[in-house]
Amino acid sequence: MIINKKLIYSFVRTTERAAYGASIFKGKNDKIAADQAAVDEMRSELNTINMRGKIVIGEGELDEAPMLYINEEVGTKNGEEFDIAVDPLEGTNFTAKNLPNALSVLAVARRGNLLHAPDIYMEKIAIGYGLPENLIDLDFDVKKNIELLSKAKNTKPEKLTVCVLNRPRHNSIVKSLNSMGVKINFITDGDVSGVMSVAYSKSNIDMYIGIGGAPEGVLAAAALSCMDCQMQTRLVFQNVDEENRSKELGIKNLKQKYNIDDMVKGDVIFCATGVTDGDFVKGIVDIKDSFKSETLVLHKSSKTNKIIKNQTKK
Ligand code: VTB
Repeated sequence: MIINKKLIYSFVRTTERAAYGASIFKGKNDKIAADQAAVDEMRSELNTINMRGKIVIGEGELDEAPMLYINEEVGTKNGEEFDIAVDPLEGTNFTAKNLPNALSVLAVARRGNLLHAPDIYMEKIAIGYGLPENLIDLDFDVKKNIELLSKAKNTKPEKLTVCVLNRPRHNSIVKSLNSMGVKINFITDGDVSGVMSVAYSKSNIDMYIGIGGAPEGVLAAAALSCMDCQMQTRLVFQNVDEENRSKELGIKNLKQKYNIDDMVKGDVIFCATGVTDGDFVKGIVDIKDSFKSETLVLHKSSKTNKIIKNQTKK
């Protein structure tokens, strides 16, 4: 069952408003306030949409997050049932410091079609479109994945560029890439756009690899599922509490490797509005009583893949 294309604009408005909320705090060195503003705007806009929506990836669990918590029901409660994954402000640091690539992000699928990922870490590997199916695998070492990709692309490892989140936990990945002469594009944060960069030839990123947030992993998978790219993930548990929380969310096999279709089933809408200027979309521009926005919108079944530019009253 597909999601009605008409709903696209309602969801675009949602990330537009959230991005606007966050943009008020650009460069104000207050990531909590920026996040809260994005959450408030996103929540009130979601509640105007005719649907029975359920947040499956959100700001946390009920006791720790008053709004857009996991299992919160959103929408007018008239209409179809959807699972919604949100990251009202992906890149709180970017916003607080007025750096590029802060986004407001959302993905929508029919009820039961999104992986209910806990807020823990996740291993991720992703490559672009037009490559042999199941080419790469988290169980292969970095060297093998790079060799497979360079062979499939008919090039040499030293011609490839891999995007990596700059964290000490990635030292051994970086060492392997260095030893093969692979170019590395380090990012300081924001692995939703990091993963998505494999889909855009102008980004010149051949592979994304590393450990980041699981919620961000599912959001990126939603985007890549609309662009025929490949991604594989696996949850990373740091303690028993994280294992238990995952089991409560319905995850049975804690060691499972997820391909895109295991994380995002069926039709999906993905929207990402720029808060600050970024790789795919420009940030919010404030003009007196209105604001300009750019939103990347993807809809799998209608093959929509476009940037919507809007000017909206505040
Ligand atoms: C990850 C990444 C996000 O924050 O969650 C990261 O997926 C936090 O990583 O895109 P650390 O715990 O190592 O700081 C982001 O970069 C931004 O939310």
